[in-house]
Amino acid sequence: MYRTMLTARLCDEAQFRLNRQGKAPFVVPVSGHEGCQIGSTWPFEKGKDVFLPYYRDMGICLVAGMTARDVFLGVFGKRDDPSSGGRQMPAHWGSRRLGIVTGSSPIATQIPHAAGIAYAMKLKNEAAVVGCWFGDGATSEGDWHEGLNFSGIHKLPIVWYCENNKYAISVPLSKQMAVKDVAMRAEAYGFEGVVVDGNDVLGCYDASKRAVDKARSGGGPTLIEMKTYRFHPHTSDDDDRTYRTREEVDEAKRNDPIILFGNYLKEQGLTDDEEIEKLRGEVKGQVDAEVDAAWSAPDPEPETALEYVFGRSGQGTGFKLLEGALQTTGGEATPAEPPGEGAKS
Ligand SMILES: Cc1ncc(C[n+]2csc(CCOP(=O)(O)OP(=O)(O)O)c2C)c(N)n1
Ligand SMILES: [Mg+2]
Repeated sequence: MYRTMLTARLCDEAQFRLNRQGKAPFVVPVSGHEGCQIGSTWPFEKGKDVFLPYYRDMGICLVAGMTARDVFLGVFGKRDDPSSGGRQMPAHWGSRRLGIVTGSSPIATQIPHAAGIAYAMKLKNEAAVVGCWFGDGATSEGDWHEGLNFSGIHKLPIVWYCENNKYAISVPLSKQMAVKDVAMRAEAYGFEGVVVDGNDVLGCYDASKRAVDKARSGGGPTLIEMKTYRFHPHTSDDDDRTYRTREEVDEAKRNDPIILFGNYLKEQGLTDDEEIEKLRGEVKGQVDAEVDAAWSAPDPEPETALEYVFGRSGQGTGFKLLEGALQTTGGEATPAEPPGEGAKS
């Protein structure tokens, strides 16, 4: 767990550096969220369970099986980027192989998808569990309430995780909700809501393990609110000095989940400063090597740009995919605009 947290942190530092060097056009920082992401994902079964992360969830994807190489193939928009082959924005994670459902940019759109997937699991009697992660801002969206309500009615095998970092870009919690805890809302949907310290990786693991076991054994959903903080601006395009004081950020960094976990491991006599430094050097070397490898990896071929995206015109693979999409709805759906020259997807 400690190694994975460190990998996420060092990937974050590297991607920010690359952004400032002009090599990475857009990055989404994870620093500060490593404890809640890695602790909450740890109890899931890889190859069986389904993950619906949001853009800040590099740590979740690392636990689900992505590698530092995968992260940077995405950052550079390379051909072998597992999420979309360089078609999506970076940090829009997805992998059919790893059971990570691709996310889209509008906030909370993964919530109804997650509820629908969990409903399908239940109908098919599959013992799999769905995990769905989102920020505090997402909980103001209609989609969020609809998805959670549906999961409560049907007692779905799902765990909902709120990474509450007190801000939705510049909007503070006080302008987002009139209740103290997001977790309180679970009661309205008929299931348990739990608040945990999101900087305590083992506390997050513990709450998550209980919820995942409950979901797997037919006990229905749980909402886990993990209180945490993001150390960097919202994205590489944001300037957080316009809405957060430096004192507030520095204060939050005292509860850095990696330092807290390191201290715990030392107190337990499981490691010491020397070993931690050695590990940091080792992981840093690995991350740097993966950055180099991803940077040198092939770019997507320009002529493949329209593959795997819904069609623009009557020609090429894109149009075939659009036809396929209509077939899956029994041919009853009508595109808003008939595909033709000039129609945009
Ligand atoms: C429906 C919608 N509204 C607004 C946005 C712009 N937007 C992108 S990220 C974001 C903040 C979301 O905050 P939160 O859910 O708390 O997650 P955090 O970024 O803090 O981890 C907003 C408002 C969007 N992408 N989609
Ligand atoms: Mg937030």
